[in-house]
Amino acid sequence: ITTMETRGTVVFPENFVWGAATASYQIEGAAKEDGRGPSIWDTFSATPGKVRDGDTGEVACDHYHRYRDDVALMKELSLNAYRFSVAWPRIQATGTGPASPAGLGFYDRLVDTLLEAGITPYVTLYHWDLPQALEDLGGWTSRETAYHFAEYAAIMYGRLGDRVSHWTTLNEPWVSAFLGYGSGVHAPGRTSPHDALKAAHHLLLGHGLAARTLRSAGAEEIMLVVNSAPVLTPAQVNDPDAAVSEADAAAVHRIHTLLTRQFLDPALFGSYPEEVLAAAGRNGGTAHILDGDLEIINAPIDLVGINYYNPCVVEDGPGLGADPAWPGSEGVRFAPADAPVTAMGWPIVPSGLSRLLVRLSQDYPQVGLMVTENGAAFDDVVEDGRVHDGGRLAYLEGHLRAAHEAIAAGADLRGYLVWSLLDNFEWAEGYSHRFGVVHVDYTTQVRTPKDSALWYRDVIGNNGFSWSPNKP
Ligand code: PNW
Repeated sequence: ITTMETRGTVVFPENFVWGAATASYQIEGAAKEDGRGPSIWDTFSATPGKVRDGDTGEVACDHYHRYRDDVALMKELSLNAYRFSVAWPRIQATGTGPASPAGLGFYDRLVDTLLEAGITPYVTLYHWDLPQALEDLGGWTSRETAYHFAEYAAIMYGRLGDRVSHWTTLNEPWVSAFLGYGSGVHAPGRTSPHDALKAAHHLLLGHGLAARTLRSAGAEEIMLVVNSAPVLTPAQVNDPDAAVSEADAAAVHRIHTLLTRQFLDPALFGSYPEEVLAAAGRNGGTAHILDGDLEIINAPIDLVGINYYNPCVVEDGPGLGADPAWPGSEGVRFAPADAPVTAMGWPIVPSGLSRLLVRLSQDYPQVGLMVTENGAAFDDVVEDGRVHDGGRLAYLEGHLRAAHEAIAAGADLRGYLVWSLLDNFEWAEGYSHRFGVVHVDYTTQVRTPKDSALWYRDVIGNNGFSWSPNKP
């Protein structure tokens, strides 16, 4: 995008996949129905002080009972694809043992309803709702959890594999490990750098074991989804070509390694970056990494899913200790970005998405990429049956232009899924922040497509859009 351009048209490649994403605990509700066991998020949200306003996912968007209406809504919005996750404790209440017919039945009906509507299901096996019974045995700090996860993956493929081609093992293992076991901001709320590093390794092991299982059962496409971001200095946020000192470059490299390479290097190259092993060495050791693990983790996959919201901004921070969510980040200062922010306080930097996609396509040429989440929280209100969410519309437009630019620059980007279809339970933030392109009234459960959803429907219909600065 040159600074001279004031309007333009972008058209995406043929067969580009357009859709929306959700996650089980964030929308389903029905937390105690049909034999579903408790997950770490039930426990965590029931613990005072952990989730804003004491919110829980007990009812959420009641999607468990309203999935038919929700699929009809997806069809109205012309979605090609819908990414959802399976609640493991609906399938195995304690994380092991025989599968629950009722739990399987729900996802079976959901998949059939999607297919009848002409919408391709993208199934994520783990979007953070670990059965509490497994957490009681150590959760992801226990190696056994990885093996249980692969058994659960086999169960799901056995039931849905005849109709579902697109499989994702894990959503954002960085968040599971480092917010769940490092900073403790997410469930299970543990705070130990050694546990977090162990959890990260066992999540990767679970990914590799499940990928092997899915592949040998016949899965067509296997994906790992990571939360990634370009790591920038403060000056680079608004000037990509800004000069970077040697010390700042080291901080940038360190955080890029901890955020992205820590997961994608083992999964795609079969090796950990040196810096990750060194960080583990300073935090309780590497005894949990056994001979042969990396070969399992390196199981062939087809796609990497990228969840992008904002860049990571860092600079040299001499003498600083590690951030609790970032074991190995000694000497790095996390800095604010000079950019407008969403209701989450997250900076809006669309160019970050093109930078990221181009870089990842270069660094990991053996896989295709998909934007599996991108979106923004704003304080939306319904007025006369409409939601005028111009801020979100502008966010999506900017990021889709950036995605298009990345494709033009050679990134192998196959599709884009907006986060999220519905307003939902935003983890530690509860219901205070709305990410949906569809508004949800949590009292009546009424759904209202926002202006961004109507715009997105047209984008899908045209496989692109025209933009100009004063367009709503
Ligand atoms: C992702 N962070 O979560 C998740 O995949 C979604 O379930 C979530 O609703 C969405 O992004 C919006 O937050 C993240 O603090 C949560 O770095 C927190 C962070 C990153 C991703």
